[in-house]
Amino acid sequence: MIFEDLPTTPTSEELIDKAFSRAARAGKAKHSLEAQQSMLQTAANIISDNLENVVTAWPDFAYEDDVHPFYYELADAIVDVDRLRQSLSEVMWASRKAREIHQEYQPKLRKTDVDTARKHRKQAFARLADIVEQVDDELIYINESRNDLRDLPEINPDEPTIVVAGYPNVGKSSFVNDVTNARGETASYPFTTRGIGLGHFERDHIRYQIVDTPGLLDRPPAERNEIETQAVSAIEHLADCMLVVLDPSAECGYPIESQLELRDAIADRFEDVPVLTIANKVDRREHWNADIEADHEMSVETGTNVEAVLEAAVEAIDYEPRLPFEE
Ligand SMILES: Nc1nc2c(ncn2[C@@H]2O[C@H](COP(=O)(O)OP(=O)(O)O)[C@@H](O)[C@H]2O)c(=O)[nH]1
Ligand SMILES: [Mg+2]
Repeated sequence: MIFEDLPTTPTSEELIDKAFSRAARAGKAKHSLEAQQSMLQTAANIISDNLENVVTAWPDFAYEDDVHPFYYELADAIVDVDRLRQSLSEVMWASRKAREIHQEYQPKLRKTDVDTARKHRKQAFARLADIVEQVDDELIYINESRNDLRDLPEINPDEPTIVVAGYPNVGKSSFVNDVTNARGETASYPFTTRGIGLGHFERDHIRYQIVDTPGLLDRPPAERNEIETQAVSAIEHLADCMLVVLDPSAECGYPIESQLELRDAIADRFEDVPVLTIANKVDRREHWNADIEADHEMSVETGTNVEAVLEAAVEAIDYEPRLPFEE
């Protein structure tokens, strides 16, 4: 996952302490003018390198090749991506500024007496510290963003993906577990307050992803908060097929009319994606309270038709792997 390995960002105070204490050490081993020069070089390098590393550790949000629209929108649901990008560019500015200060003062520490050189070096240090303090808020915001984004689920937006939607207790998790456990892989990851269920399976040597999104696609759009609404937008960039699971027995606790309304809202929202309506709990058919028109009926409980549903999803995706020479 692209935000997984971001290092912690130093605070301005940590960075200034580090730069000046290393500089003091570098100065100790040398005499007179050389000591002043070496102190300036050490402090300026540590500051400009560390600030630059803060920025280059992040993917470039301006390029879709670096940040897929799915991750862009998901990140934007959690942090303010515009503010983050602005903060990164200000830190880059500070890094360049530190190099400029180095270049500006370097000549002043040559061919002069030690006292004058020390005075200039101190002036340079004050300006370096000032530059770092100017990006204090930005460094803090970058570090907070890093902490908020590092635990996003390990979803590969380039893999063909089935998204499972439907009211709570209709059997979504049971379905995802059933079709992925048999193939040995399933996991859930922290996302806002709930977990995204994620599993994989393979067909004809192609790896498919299947995603269960509790808290997002399990209730009417009007009940979603702002973060959830944006997370749903992110899922538009991810889903290659949408399975809306219904429980016509209504044992899930939601009347079938509400479930069908949610199905229609999802079909509207995901108009570019095949949306299949799946009636689950067919083993409880005697309790079904309406003649539901679904694309498929299944029972995860008894295993009835589960493979056929998966097959229909794979067919709806109609995935053609892109070959290198077609790039
Ligand atoms: N009778 C019956 N119960 C099912 C079936 N599929 C799932 N359930 C049960 O429905 C409940 C909710 O299932 P779950 O997968 O947690 O639903 P989710 O909230 O949509 O993820 C659980 O008690 C399941 O055992 C089914 O096909 N038939
Ligand atoms: Mg569930």
